[in-house]
Amino acid sequence: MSTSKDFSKGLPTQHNVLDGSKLRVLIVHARWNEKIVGALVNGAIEALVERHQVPHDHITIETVPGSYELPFAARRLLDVSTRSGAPRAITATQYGYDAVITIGVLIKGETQHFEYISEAVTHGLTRVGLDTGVPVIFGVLTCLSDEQALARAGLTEKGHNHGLDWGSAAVEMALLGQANV
Ligand code: DLZ
Repeated sequence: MSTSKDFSKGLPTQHNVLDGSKLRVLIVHARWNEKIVGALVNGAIEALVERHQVPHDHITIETVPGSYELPFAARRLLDVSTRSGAPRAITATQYGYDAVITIGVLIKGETQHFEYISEAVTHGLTRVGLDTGVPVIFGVLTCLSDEQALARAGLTEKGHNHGLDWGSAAVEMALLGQANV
């Protein structure tokens, strides 16, 4: 008999109870691989609104050409959110958003482009989060084939939309350390 605990794949559903009704969330997504990215963005919005009660008008969506642009855009859009007088976030930072969800789909081709972009984006997004104090969710799929990407966007029969997990992760991280949680 096995004594090991049965951990399921993906983000456990207990995070559904987190209340995001006061949060402001920025979603920045790449336009490359539009169909897959679109499904992931919709998954993230669904989790924010339906699981966590984030109001629709507290969600801002911006796009960039490709995944490589995500770190720069996340940082720039955070910076202008303070200067443009955007409604204040509830978290104690100078920025107008409590969390940023960055979404892109990188699919390996025949050159090394994939490796360079994946590494740059990963480091860049980590840096934006640590430098600003605003949680940046890593919603970038790095896949070896179209099929892998489709499955992770919930576009195959047995697939799971990771955008749902990213929406919940954004709420959990935004509320981290908040006294009222
Ligand atoms: C150039 C490129 C390639 C080859 N592949 C992808 C991809 O699979 N997914 C993606 O989001 N972006 C890709 N790009 C575009 C780069 O991310 C970037 O937009 C350009 O190199 C311009 O900086």
